[in-house]
Amino acid sequence: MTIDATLVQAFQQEIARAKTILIGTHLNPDGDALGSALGLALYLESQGKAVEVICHHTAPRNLKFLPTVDRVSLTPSREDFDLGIIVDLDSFERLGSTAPYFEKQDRLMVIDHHVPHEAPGDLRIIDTGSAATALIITLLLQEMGAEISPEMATCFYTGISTDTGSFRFRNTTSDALKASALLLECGANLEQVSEEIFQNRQLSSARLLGHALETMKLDMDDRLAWSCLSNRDFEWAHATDEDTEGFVNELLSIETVQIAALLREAKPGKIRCSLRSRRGFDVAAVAREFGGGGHMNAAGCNFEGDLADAEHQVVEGMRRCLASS
Ligand SMILES: [Mn+2]
Repeated sequence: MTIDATLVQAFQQEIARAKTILIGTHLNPDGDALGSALGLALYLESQGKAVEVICHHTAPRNLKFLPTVDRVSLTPSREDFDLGIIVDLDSFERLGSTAPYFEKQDRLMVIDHHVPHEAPGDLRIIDTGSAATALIITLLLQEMGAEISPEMATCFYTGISTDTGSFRFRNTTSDALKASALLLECGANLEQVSEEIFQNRQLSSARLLGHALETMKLDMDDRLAWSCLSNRDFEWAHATDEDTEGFVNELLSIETVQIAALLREAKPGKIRCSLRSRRGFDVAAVAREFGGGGHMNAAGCNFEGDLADAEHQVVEGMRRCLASS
């Protein structure tokens, strides 16, 4: 895959016009969100631009190793920028408290790979077939003949390897692998990314995972699996919501399971639900029923109130999803 030549040109024109650039991404930022934002910021700075990166949340523990991650702030240092760029973002809403800062910029660019895509922009570089936003940016820079520094390479490699589940998910295209090879050649620190992201579980998280597996529920001939973690469970394990990263994939890793969900109440009355599915089952549709969204095989939504109520609704949604596919 290559990026459309007119898009590359449009990107270069937007950048050439701007001296000051504000970059943003979605709340609860993941490896692709932060990797894309930080890597792009580093590139733009190498071109002499003044760049700021803002996000509703700070980096989760396992992404604190990302080069220049400390620069991410909640608010920009000034009001007006020549250009706003939002990355890995499907809707303005997911900017959280940082949305107003992008609404007021004269020019807005969006680079993303989610379906469906609703974020507005004067320039929209959207490829819903791409494995990661970081992959789109890597191809863009490659097409431009830009020099990718080791720090930038580590950022983009993190985005691609996390969004592909370490090159295991179905979105792992040959492009994703080729671009990753290029990023390694540019000096991406594969060993650091692997250790920080995939071998970094805290003890509290391991305890809570044990509990989630032990209390897992199954239905529809073991093709549905889900687990609920109450606020009391979090207190018992001394865990936070961040500690549940990857749990839902453990449920989906079971031989028979086609659709999996993890519901958790890290804060009393605030329930977050992650959904995962195998080929052919669209959990983004389930998440959308409850005001959430995501990708076909990885999506999420939130509930307020009672955990058992939320569980009931999600399980009904999963049953409908399994029956209709
Ligand atoms: Mn992404």
